[in-house]
Amino acid sequence: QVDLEYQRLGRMILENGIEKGDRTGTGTISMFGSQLRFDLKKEGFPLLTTKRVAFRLIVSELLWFLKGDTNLRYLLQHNNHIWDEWGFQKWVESEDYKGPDMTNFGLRSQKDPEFNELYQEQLKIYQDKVLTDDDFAKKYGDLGEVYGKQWRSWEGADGKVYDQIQYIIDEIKRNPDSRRLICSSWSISSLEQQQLPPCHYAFQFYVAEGKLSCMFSMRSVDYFLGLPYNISSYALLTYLLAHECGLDVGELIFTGADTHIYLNHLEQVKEQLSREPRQLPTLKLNPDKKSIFDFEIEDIVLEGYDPHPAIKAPVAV
Ligand code: DHF
Ligand code: TMP
Repeated sequence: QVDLEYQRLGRMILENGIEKGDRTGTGTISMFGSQLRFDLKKEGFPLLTTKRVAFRLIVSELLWFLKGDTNLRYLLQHNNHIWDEWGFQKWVESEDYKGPDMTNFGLRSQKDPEFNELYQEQLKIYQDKVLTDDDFAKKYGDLGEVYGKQWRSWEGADGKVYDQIQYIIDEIKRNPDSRRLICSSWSISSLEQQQLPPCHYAFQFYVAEGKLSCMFSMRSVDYFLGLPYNISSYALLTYLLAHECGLDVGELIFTGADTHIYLNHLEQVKEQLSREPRQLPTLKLNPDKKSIFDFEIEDIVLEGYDPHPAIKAPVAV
């Protein structure tokens, strides 16, 4: 069950992890190398029940990737704010930004309530402009060559543009035994064009006995905030591909490199570790939709989700 596996990993990080600094200045307890497995067919949909996770945010983020979109506007239109800070950062570091100094806004907004008010004001202005001003959105709402771009329009050394998701779908249908059902988002030549280099940077599918399995790899794993989303997002992607290709779902396997708990998430993690897992929800996909690219938010429904209450934590920027 996803919560038990997740709790096991949390205890392992707390027991074996080492204290390690990080880019954001927050500090972490970190462990190098981790793996989790879930049987999608036997266990139900892997969305944590030991804290409420907003499934609608996972859905709109995945559909955003699948559209090949990299602009925050789509997420904001769906009231999804999980990527705001990384677009905002591009704006306040630009020459066009004339507001109060926002250097290091992530850490400062957590520590200084007065600054936080200023920051919230500027963030609101930024969000409104991305939503309403086309030129602004194009320039400052775009996160650069992030997932959507790499998944759907990878630029090859030959100058051609490749759709990695379409390739996988075509290959699953034509050649399900393939060991090359891979999508990679890690492109060394793109790093400077990305507001955040991909954390989940590759995934691979596997077809056996009529079931579709997925393994995804992460270079850096925020155990408390990011990982619950990543697990459910790849589970959903597996369900969508299986749906289109006429397969059952198989296993989901997560592999992480730097797997960490931020020092300002410790209380939250301990609270969550003390909670009893509940029954997992089930996923219902609209049977009238065939292509995964035709799916809209309302075609994806979760039933029977009855989690413990949400637990808030600040995100490290
Ligand atoms: N940076 C860091 N430091 N950790 C991340 O997990 C992370 N994830 C990113 C981008 N950068 C990141 C994209 N995914 C949240 C969850 C996933 C996510 C970004 C943010 C998050 O803050 N979730 C909160 C609140 C969600 C809300 O209601 O807006 C949560 O409690 O799940
Ligand atoms: P880094 O680029 O310095 O590794 O910071 C990225 C942070 O974001 C790190 O804590 C991992 C986390 N993260 C996730 O856990 N899942 C995600 O999907 C994303 C985008 C980020």
